[in-house]
Amino acid sequence: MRFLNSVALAAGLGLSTIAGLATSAMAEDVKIGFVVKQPEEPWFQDEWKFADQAGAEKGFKVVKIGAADGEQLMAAIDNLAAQGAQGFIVCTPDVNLGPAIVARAEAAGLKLMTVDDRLVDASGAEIEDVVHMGISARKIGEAVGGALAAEIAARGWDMAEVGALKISYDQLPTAVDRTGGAVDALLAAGFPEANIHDAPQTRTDTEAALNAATVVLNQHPEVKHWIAFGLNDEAVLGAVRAAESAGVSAADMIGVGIGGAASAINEFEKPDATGFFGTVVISPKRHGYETAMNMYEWIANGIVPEKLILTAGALAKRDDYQQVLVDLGVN
Ligand code: FCA
Repeated sequence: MRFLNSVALAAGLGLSTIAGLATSAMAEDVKIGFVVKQPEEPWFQDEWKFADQAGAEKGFKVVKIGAADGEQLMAAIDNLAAQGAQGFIVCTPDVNLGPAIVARAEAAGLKLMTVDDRLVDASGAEIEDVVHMGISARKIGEAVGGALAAEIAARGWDMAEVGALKISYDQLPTAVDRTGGAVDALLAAGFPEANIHDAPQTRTDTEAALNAATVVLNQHPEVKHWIAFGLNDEAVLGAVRAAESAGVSAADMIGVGIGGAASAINEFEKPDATGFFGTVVISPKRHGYETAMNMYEWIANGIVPEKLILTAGALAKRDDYQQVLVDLGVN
């Protein structure tokens, strides 16, 4: 009996070892592209880090490529196909490239998923066929607006004396939803619409936001206190830096961003509080690790991912951001 058991045990082990080898050999053959529009932005670096983590866990390869414009993006797709990738995840530099990206991926025989920024077609409608993971932009924007209104009240400011810097990037639908949500929440809290100043940025980085905010600040020297919001932390940091240059003190500035990556954390770690009051932290782990895992399962096991996943965020400030990051599984 004992002999039989050990034979059975040995046979069982043998089988599972072979099965294990078969799985990892297959995983090694899987190559996934992860293409992002702004590789220098900490959010995208974090997405890459978590995608790599998924690759290391399962044994597949993640090819990370930055593509700042359409030409670079098309070259990236061709490059991925040439090196034998089976699929890619992309945050496109321009959502209007939607039909071109879909066509190129199809021609190259690559599975396609988008992250953060959803593709649109020629009429501007979202391409719902492409698997996408984005943030719940409007809700997160509302959380930003709510946090701004709460802090205005906490500082005892008269709303009539507060100007809002709305750093906008209206060519990107998720940006419109985010800033739109913030405006709705501010108006609902009684913030005067006339005090909301649009500051359109030409790119989604800090420098472009700084330039946009500077124009508005110069136009309104009469404003006593300022608040700022935009599509990400970079937008709000640009507004905060512009306000500092214009002589607005941290006590007279409330900026609330969206993101929670290194740009926001650096700000919270400064010894003295700046005008960057808070951020709604979103999860690069879900957007990097989960998208990569989903793409892997699709390629290796034929499991088609959910068409649309929208992730949530959580407000973080100087005094609680570490806990918020832990709760979101980011740290
Ligand atoms: C967009 C923004 C990024 C990040 C991401 C989730 O792509 O440009 O900064 O907020 O959505």
